[in-house]
Amino acid sequence: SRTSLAVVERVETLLLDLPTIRPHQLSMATMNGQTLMLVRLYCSDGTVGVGEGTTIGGLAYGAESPEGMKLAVDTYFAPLLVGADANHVPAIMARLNKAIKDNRFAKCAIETALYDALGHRTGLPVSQLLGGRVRDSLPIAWTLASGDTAKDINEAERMLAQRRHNIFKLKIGRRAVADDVAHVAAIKKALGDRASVRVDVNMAWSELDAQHGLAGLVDAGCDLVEQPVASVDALARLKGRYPIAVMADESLTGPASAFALARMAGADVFAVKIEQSGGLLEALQVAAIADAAGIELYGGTMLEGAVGTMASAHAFATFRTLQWGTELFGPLLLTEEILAEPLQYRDFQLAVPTTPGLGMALDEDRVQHFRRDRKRTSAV
Ligand code: MUC
Ligand code: MG
Repeated sequence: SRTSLAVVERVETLLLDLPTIRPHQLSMATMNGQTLMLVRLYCSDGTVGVGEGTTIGGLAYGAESPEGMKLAVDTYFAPLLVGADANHVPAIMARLNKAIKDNRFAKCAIETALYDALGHRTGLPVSQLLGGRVRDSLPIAWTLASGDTAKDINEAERMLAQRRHNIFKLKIGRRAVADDVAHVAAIKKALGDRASVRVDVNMAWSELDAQHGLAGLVDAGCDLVEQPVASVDALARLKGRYPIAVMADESLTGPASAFALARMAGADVFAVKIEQSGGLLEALQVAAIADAAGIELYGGTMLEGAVGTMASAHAFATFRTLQWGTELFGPLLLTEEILAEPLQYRDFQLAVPTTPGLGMALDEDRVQHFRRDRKRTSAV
């Protein structure tokens, strides 16, 4: 049977504001909530695709914000999408990439929505459209970032008891290096061999800080350090110097940056993020570059909600290697469910749906309830 003809007829964007279960403290921002920019593409055959653009702490993580993404999609992406042949996703993305510079997170939201619609049209899950999955579930790390060592240990113990997570990423880089190292050591000591403990510095250290930090983290029993410094040259100098994996995150902004970092042997592990890569296909290219260079893989998150998390899951399900698992816990950090059926987290894994498209359905009442533009009160 042939895939039915379909053109994009309408582009809808909305901002959803959702609270987090507790303050989430990173070196560059403390989050009390998350804003999701959802985009829906309505196609002439009746299929609808949904995509998500999300970042961390407004403009604290990078150049795109949810509000900025909405503006970019409404003003510049939508006119290029309306009337386009929705079956030809790479062709649409090539057109967008030619007409619009950067805006990688917004492009990822659009590409996700196009693949979701294509999946509904063809009956295939997005992972199959991306070339085929090699796994049906993904290991899921949890981030401990309450800002308090004892609270973090309690939280980790609860996650272990529930068999939800046994990989923990600690957010450090706000305090003095020695204090951060002591925090990591205390958590690793409490958890022992029951969990893998890793840290994310979000570029907060100088190279000298990192030399002290990495030495201390090795002694603390920490397995991996994510983006300790901003500079790729410093990252490359740190790699291989201590018996701890050095992972790149912020330094990876798509295939070209991945190639440059691989060529200089700048990291042991790549944290692949679909938004940072500029979309799903680009994320697959980043993973292919890592594989070719003998660099190990980890599936990262921008703390997306359910839509971005599922898009990431479908992409990561196609990775031939995934030595460090993933951190697709974003929806679990939010107090509110926006899906008709929640995602399945169990036995330290997230199940990747086998149903068409992203394999999830939004709860429309919940979506409408959390829309920013529906929350006007008379006091405003
Ligand atoms: C980052 O920098 O990796 C991922 C997990 C988390 O808690 O924050 C993020 C962003
Ligand atoms: Mg990171």
